[in-house]
Amino acid sequence: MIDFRSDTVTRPTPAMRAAMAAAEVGDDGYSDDPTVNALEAKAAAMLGKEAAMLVPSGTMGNLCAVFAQTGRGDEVFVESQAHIYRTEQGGMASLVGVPYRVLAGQGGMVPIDLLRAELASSSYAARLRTALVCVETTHNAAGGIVPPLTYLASVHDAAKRHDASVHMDGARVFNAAVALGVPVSAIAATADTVTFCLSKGLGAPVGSVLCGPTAVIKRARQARKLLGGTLRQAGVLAAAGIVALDTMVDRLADDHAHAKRLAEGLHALDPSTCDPKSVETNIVFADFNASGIPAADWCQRLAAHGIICRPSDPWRIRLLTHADISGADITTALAAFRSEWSRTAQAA
Ligand code: TLP
Repeated sequence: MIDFRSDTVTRPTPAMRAAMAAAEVGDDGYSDDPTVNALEAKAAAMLGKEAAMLVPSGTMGNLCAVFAQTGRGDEVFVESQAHIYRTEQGGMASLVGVPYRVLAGQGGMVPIDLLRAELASSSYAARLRTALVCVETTHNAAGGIVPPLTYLASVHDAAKRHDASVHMDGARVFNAAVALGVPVSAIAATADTVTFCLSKGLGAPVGSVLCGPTAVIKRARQARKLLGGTLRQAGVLAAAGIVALDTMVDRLADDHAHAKRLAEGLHALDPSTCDPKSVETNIVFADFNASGIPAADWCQRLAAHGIICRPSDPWRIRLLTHADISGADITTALAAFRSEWSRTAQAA
């Protein structure tokens, strides 16, 4: 089966499994696990931050970042399509107790003038204090786009002028770094804290890392405890994370090339299906309106060709490329799309 549902579906590589089996471990609740400590030190160094904390998921990393940098009476700015706002169960409102201020984005980015105006309006005494501004790169719902460094730097500058911190949901920040051709630290430098996922394009079975200043990560550790996220002999997982950082970053360029080829093939079926220019990393949104067949039916038809995917809305399918999808798989998938498209055309 060729599984396009997400890059979370990747299986650990043989090198990861070997490292997991051999991992030296201890009780991470006492900061005693040498492999967790090594992963955290490596992640912090790569992102250019003072400290890092392993968490089970991106959602927990984001939530711990909010816990650590906000409090009651504060508010958090989020972009209207952000994962942290739409798809993380409203944790910052229900668990941290801070409301969101949702700002309309364009292509996953809040226009900088709007952001500046909203930050300025927060300085009136009657308003909540804006403690945190969230950004996302790559931006999932906007199709894996990569916000330019200049944009991220402007957001950081605007936030700092109003004494607010910036949290980056960098679940796929390594995809962003590869796409921009810059070290990941250059992107991370535009935020106070960054969550990135080991379990997505980097192929590790479990885990995300929250990176930031030592004092913030210390508070984040308390939040992780509160959330029940203390991991004991987590070196077994961290070992795979270290292999992910050592071996799986540069190859993300292959996933991006595969996504581009997939998008071009879909565009060739009908230009309204997909604009290859909009595909910057490993996420492709395909719109099947022109076929007259809803996305759910497309998914069923594709399953008969050994392709697993799921609708993102009634007419669109989100397709992600990753380490377990080869160039040959893209060829197979495009043949399946073509065959189903011509079947549709014949029926019409
Ligand atoms: N994204 C997943 C899930 O929504 C299913 C996916 O398949 O894309 N930030 C971003 C930008 C994400 O895309 C995700 C997960 C998360 C945070 C949360 O990470 P996890 O799933 O580890 O909690």
